[in-house]
Amino acid sequence: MIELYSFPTSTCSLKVRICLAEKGMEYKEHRLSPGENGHLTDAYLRMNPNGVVPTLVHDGTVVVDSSVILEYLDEVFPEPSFSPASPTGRARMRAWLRFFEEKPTPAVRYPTFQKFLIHNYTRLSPEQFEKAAERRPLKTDFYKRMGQDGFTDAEIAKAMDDVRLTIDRMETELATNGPWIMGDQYTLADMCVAPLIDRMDDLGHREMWESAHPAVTAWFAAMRSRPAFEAAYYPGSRMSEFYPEHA
Ligand SMILES: N[C@@H](CCC(=O)N[C@@H](CS)C(=O)NCC(=O)O)C(=O)O
Repeated sequence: MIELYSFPTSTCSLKVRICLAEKGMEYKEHRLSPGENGHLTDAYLRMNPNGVVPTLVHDGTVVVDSSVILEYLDEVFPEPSFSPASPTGRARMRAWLRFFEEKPTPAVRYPTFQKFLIHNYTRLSPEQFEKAAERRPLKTDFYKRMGQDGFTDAEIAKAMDDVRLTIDRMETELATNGPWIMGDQYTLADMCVAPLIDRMDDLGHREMWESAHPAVTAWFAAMRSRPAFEAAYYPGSRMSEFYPEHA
């Protein structure tokens, strides 16, 4: 029995939903909502002390952190496999996973909060906002920097630079060794970054790759045409659908 605690729109949850769908697995999804703080209750924090989604529960065993969950699923349910067979191949794939966690994953949060999620907090009093930031085990600093007025232009520009760096690196790799990030094999690395590119698309930034990154453009079209991708993106999975009033 697999259970997944997620937000419909969360990029980290989406990469796990893509993986589960690619493996054709049945699971029970507990859909939490970012504005309602179901990920910060005592019961949830006992499972995931980081107070973030996703959390996977497999036969009572809790697994946290989306890339860890991807590798866990691929080890425990190896058919079909989405990791290279050789240790060197796996090392290269993991290096991509770490890069995606270090640069674009945090970067994409800046324009996302600026356009959509900040509205969950602007109506709070300053004291309520302070409390909302303080109760987040890993995200207090991020929320405080955003404040109730949003990020500075410089912070947004830096985040966009990090996304651009990612798209440039992907273009070089895909143009020389595509069609997937690991060459002929579709892997966890593709699943990891696809929701981030989809988010940038949802935020209206598709020109970042469509203007001068043909290999990324072709890769993203191939990604989106996979039935598992569509299954993972059930209605309401994009910010523009979840918060149409801010789209
Ligand atoms: N490293 C974690 C990061 C998870 C994460 O930051 N999740 C976001 C949604 S994409 C979250 O739960 N945010 C909670 C909040 O902002 O309070 C992972 O990959 O699972």
